[in-house]
Amino acid sequence: NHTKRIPFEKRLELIPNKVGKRLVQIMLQKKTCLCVAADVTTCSQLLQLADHVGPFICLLKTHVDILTDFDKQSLVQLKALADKHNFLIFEVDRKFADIGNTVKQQFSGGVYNIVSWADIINCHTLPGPGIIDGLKEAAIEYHGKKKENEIYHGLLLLAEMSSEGNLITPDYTRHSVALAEHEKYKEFVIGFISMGKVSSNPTLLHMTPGVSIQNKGDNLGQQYLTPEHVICEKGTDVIIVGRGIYQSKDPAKSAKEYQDKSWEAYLKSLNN
Ligand code: S5P
Repeated sequence: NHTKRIPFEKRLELIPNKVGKRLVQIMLQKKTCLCVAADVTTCSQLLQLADHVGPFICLLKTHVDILTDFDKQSLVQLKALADKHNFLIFEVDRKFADIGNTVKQQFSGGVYNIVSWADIINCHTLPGPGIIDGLKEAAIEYHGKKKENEIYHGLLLLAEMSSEGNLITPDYTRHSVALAEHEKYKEFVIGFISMGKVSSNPTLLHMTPGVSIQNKGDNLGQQYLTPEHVICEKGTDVIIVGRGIYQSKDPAKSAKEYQDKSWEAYLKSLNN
């Protein structure tokens, strides 16, 4: 993180992927670097939370497989809230992790049929480039478009994790960065889940979980840093906050607080 931060306005012009571009546009319009991890367990809780925190976020992240009453109709309602409040949805923090042929089927098949409604997905890089190829094939086939710059899905690579004792090494992270920066994937890979800035390519976005103003961790290995630390010291672009917001007494108020802190930190980091 030795290079100076490039303002989002400049990066916006360089980002080739439509989802990545749209996300940065929203961040600038709403002055927020906040993504809420809406890890609630029912669709009604999810919709209520999305409506409350919507004005303060650029992105809402969900784990659809922890919803006890998942149904596609609720996703339609969630999309309507995303339009109302102007945020994107990172619908499936599914962390694909298998060989290309399997993830292609997991992305486009099964009961979830993720490819038909998710804009942003993520995957581990452990299996090697085939995982990205498999997901990319599914995305291109779904849209029936062969022109790469028309892929309307954005993939994030997990280059680092927040949990204590995770097995990711600096070398693993470097290889993940090399995959993301590969010419072949530039229309599809929009960035990383990482603990901070891992690539100086301005078209790639960094999103960092394990962020809390109050807590230091949980009893299952999660570790937290503050918004200011991950943005100013670690150089990340988007903070991902779950329990710090949805478990607070007033999620809207907390979301506003994280939004303000994230944007202040971003502005401060421009002058670092
Ligand atoms: O390394 C990671 C990657 C992810 S995507 N560590 C994480 O915590 N996450 C996700 O971020 C996790 O699945 C959860 O949805 C969110 C953090 O939630 P919190 O309640 O600990 O803020």
